Amino acid sequence: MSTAEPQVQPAPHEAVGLSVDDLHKLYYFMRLTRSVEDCVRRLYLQGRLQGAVYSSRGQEGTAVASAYALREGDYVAPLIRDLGASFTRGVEPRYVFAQWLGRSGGLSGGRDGNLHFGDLTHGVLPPISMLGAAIPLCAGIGLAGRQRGLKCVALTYIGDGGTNTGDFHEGLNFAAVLRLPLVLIVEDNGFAYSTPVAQHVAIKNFAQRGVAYGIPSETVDGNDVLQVYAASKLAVDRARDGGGPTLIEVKTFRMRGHAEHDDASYVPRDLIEHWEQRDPIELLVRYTSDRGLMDATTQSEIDDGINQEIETALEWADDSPLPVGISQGDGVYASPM
Ligand SMILES: Cc1ncc(C[n+]2csc(CCOP(=O)(O)OP(=O)(O)O)c2C)c(N)n1
Repeated sequence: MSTAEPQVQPAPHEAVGLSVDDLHKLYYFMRLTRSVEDCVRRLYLQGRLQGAVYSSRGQEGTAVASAYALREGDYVAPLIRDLGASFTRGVEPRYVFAQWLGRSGGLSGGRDGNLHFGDLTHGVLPPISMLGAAIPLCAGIGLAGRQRGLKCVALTYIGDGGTNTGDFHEGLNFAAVLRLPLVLIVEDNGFAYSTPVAQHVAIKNFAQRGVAYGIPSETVDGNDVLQVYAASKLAVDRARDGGGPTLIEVKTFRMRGHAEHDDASYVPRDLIEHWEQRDPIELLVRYTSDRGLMDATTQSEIDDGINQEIETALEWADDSPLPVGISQGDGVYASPM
């Protein structure tokens, strides 16, 4: 008779190396992102913001779980749907509010539009408006890191529409040939502005675009943070170990218009209803509550903390003065040596 103990299968989050504390953090960063964006939308409707307001509603899981796989010394270059990556890497909401309000306390000192903010102290690069341009940039960061003997990884994002740019193809090929430590997350969220995916590419899965350049590529459910984290961690570790770039395609959905001025009336109602059932925050709540890993009290403590954090952050940003005109050239050119 065998005396071997029965094998206990790890829970899915344990199998991908996440603790219960990690799950709470993933929930916190997704919820924080959604609450901040809701607040920014209200400010926009009140006419308090300049410029367009883009939302990552429904896609918070892709940015948060992928950035969660990075470590200090790594770099992330978010796009308009990736605010969660900035928070996950340590950017504080007060600077983001100040940025949106055009105040001197914003990360660009009130000298740029609401989107172009980054914080290199946390390895967060400002989004570049020209879609695809962050890919060669991140490939270059990987190359510079290697030349300096650093084991840093650069992770960036591109929407489905953005995979049709020259920079996407040139940057990815360059990274593939030089085996640079780049992780590229392709966010297939159904639409590029008002154009459905099937009307701008002849492929079903964007992972094929990575295969074409000879790099490991896979497609995961972008609204399942466990899947996004697992794929990202594998890719980040491989990049750090000299295994070259990876393309991760995440299937997700843009739950608002391209920006708040767009009512998305061209998006079929049944598609929205389908994805409403697959909300990334709700999926994580279901996963944790079904297993007794986050009870209602813990969840409301996190939620209350976020509400308080947002209130304080907004007050701080509101108290921050507008920039003075004379500062407009600051940061445009490097200071003379
Ligand atoms: C090179 C380039 N072409 C066009 C634009 C204008 N533009 C901004 S966002 C956008 C749609 C992008 O769609 P997608 O890449 O699918 O990302 P999503 O907005 O769905 O996240 C376009 C065409 C741009 N910023 N850069």
